Amino acid sequence: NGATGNPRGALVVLEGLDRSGKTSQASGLLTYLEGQGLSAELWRFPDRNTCVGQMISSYLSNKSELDDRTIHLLFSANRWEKRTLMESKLRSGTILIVDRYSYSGVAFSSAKGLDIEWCKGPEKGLLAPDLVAYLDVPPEKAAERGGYGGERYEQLEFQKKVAQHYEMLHDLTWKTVDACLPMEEVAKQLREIVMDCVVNCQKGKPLIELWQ
Ligand code: FDM
Repeated sequence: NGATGNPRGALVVLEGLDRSGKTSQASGLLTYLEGQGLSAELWRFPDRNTCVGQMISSYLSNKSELDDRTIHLLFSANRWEKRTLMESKLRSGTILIVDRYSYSGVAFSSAKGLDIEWCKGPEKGLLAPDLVAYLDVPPEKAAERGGYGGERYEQLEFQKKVAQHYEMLHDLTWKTVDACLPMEEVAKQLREIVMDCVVNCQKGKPLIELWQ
């Protein structure tokens, strides 16, 4: 519990391939949680507003080239620079819905061929999510959804590899939702698993760190 004595907020992460629906579902969730009278915020990684985030953004839009390990460490640094704020928000009772986190970091970099344990290294000590909701969509189907936006990783063959690497990251906090279901059904399932998680955190589930 925080200094205010509030029950702590839940750290909820949404993961999935590009075009899996994460961003729309995240904003739907925020509206729902606020409607329940809960304090909640929507975050996303990469956070392109910081200096590190701008380097990442320029890399993703193919305006700059970086070595695979270098960009991996920048993505990680972009989470580290938010860690203190993240912890204080959670301890003061705010629920954080986070669109992509360390799981994207490891899945995308290891899909390029980097060693998975090496990829996890810099994530150790960041806050562990209370729930990772994985929006599961076959890569082919995601590619059909209005096409990709043209950023560096938005290519079918690469997304197939990312999907395989995500599978290696399943842990106890991981819940898979079938993202091929109608949007409203996905939203309903998400609300249920998220509310379960929110209640557990209110009851005192401890905040722990990655990657134990
Ligand atoms: N991505 C995202 C990574 O490769 N590593 C990371 O740590 C994170 C958070 O960046 F292709 C990739 C995943 C995706 C791109 O796209 C960010 P969006 O559209 O901003 O989610």
